[in-house]
This record gives sequence, C-alpha cells and structure tokens, in this order.
Amino acid sequence: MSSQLEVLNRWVDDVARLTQPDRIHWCDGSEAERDRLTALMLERGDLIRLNPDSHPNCFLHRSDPRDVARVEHLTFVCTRDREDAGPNNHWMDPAEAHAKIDALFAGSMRGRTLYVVPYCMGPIDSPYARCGVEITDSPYVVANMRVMTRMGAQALARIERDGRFVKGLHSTGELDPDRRFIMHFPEELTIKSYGSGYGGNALLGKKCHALRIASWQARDEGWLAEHMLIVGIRNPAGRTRYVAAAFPSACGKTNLAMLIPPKGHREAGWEVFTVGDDICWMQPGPDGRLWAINPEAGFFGVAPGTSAKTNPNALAMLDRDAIFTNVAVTADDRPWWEGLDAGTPAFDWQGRPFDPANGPAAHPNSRFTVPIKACPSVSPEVDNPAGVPIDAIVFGGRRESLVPLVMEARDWRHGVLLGAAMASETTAAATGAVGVVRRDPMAMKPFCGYNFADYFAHWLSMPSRATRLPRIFHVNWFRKGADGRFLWPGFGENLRVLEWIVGRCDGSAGAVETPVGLLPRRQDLNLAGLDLTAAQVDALLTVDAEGFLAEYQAIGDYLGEFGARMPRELRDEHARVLAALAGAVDRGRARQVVNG
Ligand code: GTP
Ligand code: SPV
Ligand code: MN
Repeated sequence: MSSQLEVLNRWVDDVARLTQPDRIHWCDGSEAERDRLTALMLERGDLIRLNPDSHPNCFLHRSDPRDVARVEHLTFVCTRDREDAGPNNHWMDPAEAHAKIDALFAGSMRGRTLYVVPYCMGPIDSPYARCGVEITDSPYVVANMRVMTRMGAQALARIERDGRFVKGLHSTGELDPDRRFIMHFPEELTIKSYGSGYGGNALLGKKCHALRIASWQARDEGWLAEHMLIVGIRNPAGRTRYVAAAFPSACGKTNLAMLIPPKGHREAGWEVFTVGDDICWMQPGPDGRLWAINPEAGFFGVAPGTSAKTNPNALAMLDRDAIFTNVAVTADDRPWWEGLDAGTPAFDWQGRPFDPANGPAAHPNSRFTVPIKACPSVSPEVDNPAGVPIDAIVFGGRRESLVPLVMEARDWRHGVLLGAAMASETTAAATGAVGVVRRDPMAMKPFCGYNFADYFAHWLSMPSRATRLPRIFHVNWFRKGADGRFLWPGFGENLRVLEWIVGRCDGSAGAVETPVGLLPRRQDLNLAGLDLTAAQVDALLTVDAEGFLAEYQAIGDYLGEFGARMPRELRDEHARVLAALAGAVDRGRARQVVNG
C-alpha cells in the first residue's frame, strides 16, 4: 500500500493536469503564509481593510452578488444506487456527475494558483477527528479554512497516520449560476465544487465534509454527524451539563451557543460555555453516553441581528482578527449590519452608496469568520480529544404559530419522531424564497448525505449502541402574537428554557403529558423578572390538538414519501401520536392549556 502522501501527490498532479494552474502552493497554516495571502488579496481587491483603529486586522470580502448563499438546487449526492441518496437529495449518477463537473474544471485554474489545503475536522489528537484536503484556487477560501479548521502541517502529518482523507476539489470558476455544481461522492470520500466562492458551497470542510460525507461515514461506523451547536450549562450547584441543539440555518444556533444568562440567573451563579455553534459529531463512549466534539475551529456566523443586546459575546469577538463577508460599512470603515446598535451604513454590501431603496445595507446572509478561541464564553473543553458528554438533545425550528415554546419527548423513539417531524420557515442562508415553512428533519434537510429513511433508522438504532442516551426536547423561540411580534423574548432569556431542560435531566423539574410531548406548566418554568402576560404564557404553553392533528397528518404524508424504506418503528410512533391527537379532539379537548 502506498503512503497517503503519495496518494495526495498523485491526486494533486491529476488535478493540476486537469485545471492547468500557473502555480501550486502547499499550505502550511503558518502566520507568515496568512500574511502573504492577506497582502495578495488586498492588492487584488478580494479583501478591503476595515478601520485599523476600531477593528485591527479585520477585513471585508464582497462576494459576487449572484453568489451569496448555499445553492441547494445545485447540490447533488452522487451514489451508485439512487435510492441511497433518497428523495431528500438531488441525485446524479457518479460517472455522469464526474464527467459534467470535470468538463467545467478543465483549464479553470489557468492564470491562477492552486492551493493544497490539508485540514483536520476536530481536535488534532482526537480519535473522533477526521481529515481532508481541499484543493482550491481561491485565497479567500484558504483564509477562511485557516480559521474554520485545524489547517496545515499538523493536519498533513495526521493524514499520513490515519491512512485516509476526504478529497475536496474546488474552483471559483466564472461564478455563473448556470455553471455551478456542488457534488458529493460519499462512496469515494470525494467532493467537487465549481462556480461558487461562498461559505458552505466553497469551504468544503464545513457542510460538504463535516455533514454530508461525515453523516454517511457516521452511519457506517455507528456515530452521528449533526447540524447542531454544543453548549455547556453550569448550574449554581456547580454541575455542568452539555446540550446539543439542531436548528435549521439562521435559526439561532450561534446565539444559543454563546448566550449570556439573564441578570437573575447570572447573580444566582448560572454560567454558559460555548463548545460549538454549527456542527456536532457524537460517538457512543465506553460509559454508554454520547460524547461530542465540535469538528470546527471557528465560527462562520450570521451578522444581521447580532448586537450588544442579542449576542454580546459575538459582538465582543468581532472587533479584531475577523473576516466579514457581504456586510455594509460606515463612513469610517467599520463593519455594519441591520440590528447593530450603533453607526449608520455609508456603503451597502455591494459597495454602492447606501440607499434604502436598494434593500438592506448588509446582505441578510452576510457573515463573520472568527476563531472559536476569540469567544469570551469559549469552553475549556473545546480541544478535549474525548469531547464532552451530552445530556440533552434539542430540536427546534422557526414557527410563528402552533409549535409551543418547549416540549420533551417521552423516550428516545418519540424523540426521533420529534426530530423527523421538524419544519421551519426558510431563511436567507440558502437561495430561494424566505419565510416559507418546509419540512427540515433534524435541521439536516440540506445536509444529510443519504436517504432520510436510512438516517431515521440509524437514529433509532442508537439505543442498541449506547445505554445512557440523552433526553430529547423540541423548542420554538419564534412564536408570534396577533400583533406580528415575537411572543418570547429569546436570546439570553432562552436560558430559562435550558434551565427546565437540565432540570428534567436532574429529575427536579415538573411537566405534564400531552399528545405531542411533555410540557412545563407555568410554575415549572422560571419566568421571574419577565413581563409576559398570562395570555402570552398561555399561547406559548398550549397544545392546539386540532392544529397538531393537521400537522401530524402532513408529517405522515411526508414520511410516506419515503415508501417502504421508512422504518416501521417510526411509522408506528407517528400512528401513536396521531391517534392520541384524534382522541383529544374527539373528547372535545381541542386546546390543552398546561400553564396550570
Ligand atoms: P447557521 O449559521 O446558518 O447554521 O445559523 P444559526 O442557527 O447559527 O443562526 P443564528 O444564531 O446566527 O441566528 C440567525 C438569526 O436568528 C439572527 O438574525 C438572530 O438574531 C436570530 N435569532 C437567534 N436567536 C433568536 C431568538 O432567540 N429569538 C429571536 N427572535 N431571534 C433569534
Ligand atoms: C448554514 O447555512 O447552515 C451555515 C452557513 O451554517 S454555510 O456555511 O454557508 O452553509
Ligand atoms: Mn449551519
């Protein structure tokens, strides 16, 4: 068997023959290399230096206006058997896909530099970490990969030890949306991405590797690769519990991962520790629990809405060493976005003088890239090779009606149904309509690298792999009142819901059973200091059985789309909830108010 370095060298040679770069650069991840790349990008106009006094070492990148978000309709999972990709993915035959995208790659790096970017997803010495190499012709991608992953010489050394790595080939191409594909070949541990320089389309370690390819590997190897934040919550007694939470794109993971407790909680001694904000890899440990690592080393976070009020921890890390993509700037070159407390935009995200007639100043999917270590609430466990033990898994979506603030699954199987039943209003994180409710099981609709029916079966198999599984919950911060405003204050106040969740894990918090799950009564939640009316609490903690009956009928139709491959266990669980809802409606209990 040849060494991985030989395999890598041969692949780089093959790619260079195809793409015809002028130069090849092997990235070592050093600061000197970063500084040279930054100078190059400033010279080419790929980066703009922001105000060095207020924002030292911060840069702005303006992407092509046609290239501002993930492109789900151009993202493919290319497996030999179409059924393995499932109705949840766009599929193309692997041979056809290679031929199609290789034709685009032919000669695409002429006049450019080919960068070889070895990276490690996860703490470099963790048995759970996995390596890859991204070949790209974009210095912006290199700069982001350096922040988002453990990139360079140490990753290369680990690849030789591991004996395998994921191959990711990326070229910016002409940025023509009609000549753009993001293709995954899980059976070959290969990714090919052409025609976009943006985020999840181009930083191949993130969604392409750590979710689509990794979810496939995780199924084969008995673990989970999920679109989840990881947060540690220390109660006043000094016990830290770790929670992993799956919310769809731009639905609050970054914010929950680094929340600052409300004043009363802070004074009582509650503390929050950030382990990750987007991706979670969980493995059963020898003690029967699930142990989680964050495969990433940085945040690629949503800028709009980030303020001193909503997310002070994020704001605190954005005044140095940050890359901003598609934000607006003030007259004195400070980054600016909608929701920011101070300043006014002088130029919008496209560099035009700001004119409200052109829409928001910052693109709704504008983002910041910063190292996780810059976060004031970063957990001391982020680099722990063993990960952290997960006590609770939380699912959640953006639902302006029907779905209560929080509910708990009665057991693992019911929890898998709560995840499978998720739906959420779409956001600007992907191109297409915004605000449309769509089914997004476990926040993995855009990211599961295989058939959802098999994915649910894999989740259902976890009790046979781990004896002390986390409890499962579902939350919704986005309920709106008749006035169109959010009912729940959200952000730091979400700790009140996490307090109930960890209280359930401790056995100290009460709940009542409803057909859709266990809910806290008003007295089970710590609402001290919030000025919510009784009617608002009612709305947040009410199960509308009639509404949920319709919802669960729609969920049944959705699960039915997967045919016989859908596990019987999940269909039975769905039938159980449906019958309980129908019973409640028959008994005339269309509304079950549980706020006691
Ligand atoms: P991705 O990085 O796309 O996977 O998103 P994310 O899940 O990390 O989303 P993020 O935390 O960045 O939140 C996206 C948007 O939701 C921001 O504009 C936030 O201000 C807003 N948001 C986050 N948490 C809350 C909340 O508790 N209540 C309300 N009303 N808005 C929230
Ligand atoms: C998401 O869309 O869920 C993100 C941003 O986290 S991106 O990396 O662009 O996918
Ligand atoms: Mn995400």
